[in-house]
Amino acid sequence: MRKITAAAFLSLDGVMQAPGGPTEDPQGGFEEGGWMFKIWDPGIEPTLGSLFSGEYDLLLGRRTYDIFAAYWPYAEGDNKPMSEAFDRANKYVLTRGDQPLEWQNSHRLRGVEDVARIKAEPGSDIIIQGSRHCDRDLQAARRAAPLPRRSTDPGHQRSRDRASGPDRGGNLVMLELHGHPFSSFTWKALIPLYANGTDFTFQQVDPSVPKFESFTGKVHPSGQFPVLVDGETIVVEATGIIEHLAVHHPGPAPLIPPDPAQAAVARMLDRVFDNYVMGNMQRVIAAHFVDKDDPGAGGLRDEPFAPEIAAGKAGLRRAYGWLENWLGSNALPPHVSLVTCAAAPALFYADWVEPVTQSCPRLVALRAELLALPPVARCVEDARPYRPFFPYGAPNRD
Ligand SMILES: N[C@@H](CCC(=O)N[C@@H](CS)C(=O)NCC(=O)O)C(=O)O
Repeated sequence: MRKITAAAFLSLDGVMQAPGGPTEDPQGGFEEGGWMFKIWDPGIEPTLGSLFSGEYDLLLGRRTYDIFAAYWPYAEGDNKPMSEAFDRANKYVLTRGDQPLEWQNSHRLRGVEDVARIKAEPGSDIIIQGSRHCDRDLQAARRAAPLPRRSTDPGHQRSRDRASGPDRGGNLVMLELHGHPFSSFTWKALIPLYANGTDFTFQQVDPSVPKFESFTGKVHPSGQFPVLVDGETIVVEATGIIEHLAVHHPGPAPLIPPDPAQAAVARMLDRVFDNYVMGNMQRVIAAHFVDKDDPGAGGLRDEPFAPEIAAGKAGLRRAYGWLENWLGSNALPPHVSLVTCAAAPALFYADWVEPVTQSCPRLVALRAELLALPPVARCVEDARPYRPFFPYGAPNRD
């Protein structure tokens, strides 16, 4: 199995075109060709050196191939070693066209299936350089392709049979989150993924599949979601997923504060939001369902179970009071941390069940602040179409 590494010169405002010279790729009237050399930082040279050392093959889009083929075979001086390495490399060109590929060791690939095939073949690792369309097509195929895994779940067997593109033996797909866009604990796992721009595929649970026959039903200790699949590793519990992401897929958002004292605070608040805000909110919701342990199974009760509702609402008011008091003399860790991930969905839905009133002004402000965060706002929007499923209708706000 060969590893594919994608490399590109990309400006901070997202331009991946003609880094090397004014005539390289003026497509679309682009006038900034050669921008890279104007801002060249020698600090990048060791990275480039290690990327292009040793033996490798190249995977290129047609446009980048043409640009390379017009320059590299003729390069001299300092560029001669690179010219020789590029000549030697197999150059796989992802193209739908039939134009001749005259540079030595060039091979035409018709689509992502061909990429998966060459990836599975023995040979050198492969570098994609630039080639923004090629890179985009592979990323899209990677997002669309289900993850192959050792699973006895018939549902997963079916999705594996449908797999296409580089995932067939290519094993390009890494993270997969199973959940539902309307589920508060799924938001808790989505917020860190969105905040860090982590690449993942979303597998939406199908409410029509009996709980313990579904994938999440089989792999989670109580059949719930979210569940994160990271290669061969299955991670359950939203907090566990965030801890896993912090260790294995870190990004700019400080999911677990680096200061151990702050981390301890974050973990304490995570428990408070889960147990006493989410927990009591879920208790009220569960009181509306015939089977509180399997809300999808029996539908809504004719009469919601009033004592449970009263107990859940009282628990919420108590938790709001505790949090208001805590916020009076303490500061939250910076967003987006474990606390953000737990607090945002908890306060969003709890407020629908038992409104957070102006008697808790800090908590009202915190809810508004959380809902304004882009990863949280995205969850709110993703969930909007499902609001009619909220027992007896969602309030007309947020
Ligand atoms: N402790 C779990 C709670 C997960 C949970 O309550 N998930 C809900 C969705 S928000 C669920 O799976 N509900 C369906 C069911 O219980 O059958 C976690 O932190 O992940």
